[in-house]
Amino acid sequence: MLQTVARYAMICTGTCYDFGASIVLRQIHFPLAAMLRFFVLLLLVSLTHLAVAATRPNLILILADDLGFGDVSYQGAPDIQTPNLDRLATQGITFSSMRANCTVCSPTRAALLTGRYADRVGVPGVIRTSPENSWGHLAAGVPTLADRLGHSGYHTAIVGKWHLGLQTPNTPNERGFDFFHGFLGDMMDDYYTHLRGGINFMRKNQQTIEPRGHATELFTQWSIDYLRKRSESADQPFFLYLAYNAPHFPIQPPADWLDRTRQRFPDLDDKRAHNVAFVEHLDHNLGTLLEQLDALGLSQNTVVAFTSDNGGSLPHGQRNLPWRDGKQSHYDGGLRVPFIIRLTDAKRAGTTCDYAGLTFDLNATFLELAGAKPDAETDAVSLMPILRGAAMPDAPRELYFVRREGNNRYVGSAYHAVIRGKWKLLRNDPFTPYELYDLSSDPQETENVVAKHPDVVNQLKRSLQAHIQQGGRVAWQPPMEQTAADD
Ligand SMILES: [Ca+2]
Repeated sequence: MLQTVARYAMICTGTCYDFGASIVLRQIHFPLAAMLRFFVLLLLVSLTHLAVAATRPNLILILADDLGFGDVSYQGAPDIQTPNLDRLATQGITFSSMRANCTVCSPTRAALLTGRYADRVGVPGVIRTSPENSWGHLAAGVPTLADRLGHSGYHTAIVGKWHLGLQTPNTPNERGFDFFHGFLGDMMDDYYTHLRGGINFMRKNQQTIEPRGHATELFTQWSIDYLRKRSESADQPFFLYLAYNAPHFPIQPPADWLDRTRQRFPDLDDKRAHNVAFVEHLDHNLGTLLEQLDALGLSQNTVVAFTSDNGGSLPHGQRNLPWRDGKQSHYDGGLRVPFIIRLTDAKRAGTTCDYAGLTFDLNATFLELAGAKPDAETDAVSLMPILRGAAMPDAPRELYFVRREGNNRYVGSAYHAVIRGKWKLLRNDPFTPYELYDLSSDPQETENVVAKHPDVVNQLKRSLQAHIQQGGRVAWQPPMEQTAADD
């Protein structure tokens, strides 16, 4: 049909006169011919848009906060049961070797939304409410995933945690999202008051709101509200970025969920019991959302990706087994995360892939799924070959990690890690010596072999220097005039 319409459009817009019918048009009085051309062109544009929209999937990206690799039952959690995530894994592709872009929140989110390493977009560390303890400022002019999808015709929404700026020009509506229903801040001090340092960062677009209820349940309901609305506009695909705050501390499950956990595990220590209940409550909410996606008839045309922004926090009773350490650490416990992509059909359902990529590969993947314009400067790699059932390119890929932080341990400096092939060079604060691990023989990172392989260390250090120089071109504090305006 499109070919037929295109043929008429070529005739009527005068771009081609090879068809016999054009002779008739030439004889029509000019205004009538012009009107005809306009309406047929309009029809062509509308039909093309409909056809493209029908073939482009809706995109949902669900990001948990601090969910550890070992705290989901499909990856072997001994106590937590996550039946809904487990089902999503059986319906989709489970990625077993993906890492977060950073071991803490904001940089991973900046990388995810821009497709570039976090220090190349001004966010090497966490953005916080107090300027003297804030270590990032999302660079102006870098298109986000929402910008790019929006430009290609998607409706775009974020529900939940933003954490990439507390004020203009870096609020979600200013960085590409048509709709925002969530909170701007870095975390909540309480899942029911939603306040951070006594400040309410909850917003619906630009409007401050005071919703009642547990944040996980609110974000689920707001996402369902959004899906319901979008289901009435089937001609336009949507992108929903649902960033849950859970299970980031404070570990605060609803009381009835904690009671049930205690009944199930009467001997479990209190900290762990809170975590079990908290993650299971999150999983239950995820299940509610996916049920609604089915009920609205959207599942067959919606790709769903799920991951976490960094590893679990060990002092808060979270687990990243079998990996070493946790959140804030460049050992794999801080970086390895649950990672699932469910496609619109069952071709790859239940498969597992050990490709070692980073969170922001979802950026490149979603752009390709949407047929949107890719970012020429991206550092991300599209996972589309895997989604098609093919192998990823053999091209060597280096993975780079950076985190800048305040307090006495870090003093505002950055620390880094790099993975190339089987080698991983890292340190966990800016002042201790680098360590080297052979991930192929020692995936748990137990034996530091830095003294045994000086050539490897030197190569990786040179590579890190190049990464650090590249990141150094972008400011990670607000410009002077903005800082002055804030005072
Ligand atoms: Ca986090």
